Amino acid sequence: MTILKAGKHAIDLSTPRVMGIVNVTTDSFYDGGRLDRDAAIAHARRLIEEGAAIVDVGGESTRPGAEPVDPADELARLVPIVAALAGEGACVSVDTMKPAVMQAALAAGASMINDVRALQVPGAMDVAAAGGAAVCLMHMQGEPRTMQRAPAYGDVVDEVSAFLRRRALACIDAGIAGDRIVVDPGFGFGKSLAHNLDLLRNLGEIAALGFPVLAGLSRKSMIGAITGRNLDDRLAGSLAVALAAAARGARLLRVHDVRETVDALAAWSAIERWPGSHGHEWTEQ
Ligand code: 9MG
Repeated sequence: MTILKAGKHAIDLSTPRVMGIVNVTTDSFYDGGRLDRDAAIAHARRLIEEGAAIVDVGGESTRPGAEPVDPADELARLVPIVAALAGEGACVSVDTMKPAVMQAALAAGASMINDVRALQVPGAMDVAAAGGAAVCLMHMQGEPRTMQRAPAYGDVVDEVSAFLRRRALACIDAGIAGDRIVVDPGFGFGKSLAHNLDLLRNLGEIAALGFPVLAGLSRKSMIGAITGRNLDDRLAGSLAVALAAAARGARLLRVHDVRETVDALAAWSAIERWPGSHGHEWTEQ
């Protein structure tokens, strides 16, 4: 059994679980300097009702080309939302690369830090180690503003895997227990379509590092490139890649469409858990 410890939460990852995305950025719940806090909280509550084990709240876009957000602004966006949801008992992850924001979010009750820079910003590792939170260490080549211009690797799977191993060991050295660590190849973060497909096909090599793997593929441009669909029309593609990732060992799927992904994973898991010999009867559960 794989249990992820995250603050006071212990999340059973024996079957893949879902992390629901709550973006408090200019393209969602935040417009022209006005934050619709209640709408963001209501959205997170809905994702939890739909079966998200974790909600990931972020105040700075990491999309290709995105501009950085001032830490004070990011903090002001996130902290009240984290506090409200954590106060209701939710397992809240904070999507940030900034140590000051991590610290404030942990103080407000966050149980997980989702860092696309894998705790490499000076001070981030110390904040994460002191808080008892889980950490998600993601691989990114370059930085969001420019990362998709010319991503290049020798062997993308080996390089990403070696990076994640180094960062996980650095966490353990810093005092973060192994059962609080999640690793993530960072689909779309400084990667071409071919790099993303290589990583997805070989996700088992990342899982072999021995830490739960998170895959964030939901609605990403690789699905647009494959299907030719716009951002709002990528549900079918997102479900297909979520199941492909689960089949190769992903234990957490970071998604927008929680209800649909939970159902797809339930159907897939039922087949995976089925004993496989003839003569069994299906029992309604
Ligand atoms: C914040 N964010 C956007 N995409 C992501 C992904 O694929 N993984 C993680 N961990 N975070 C992401």
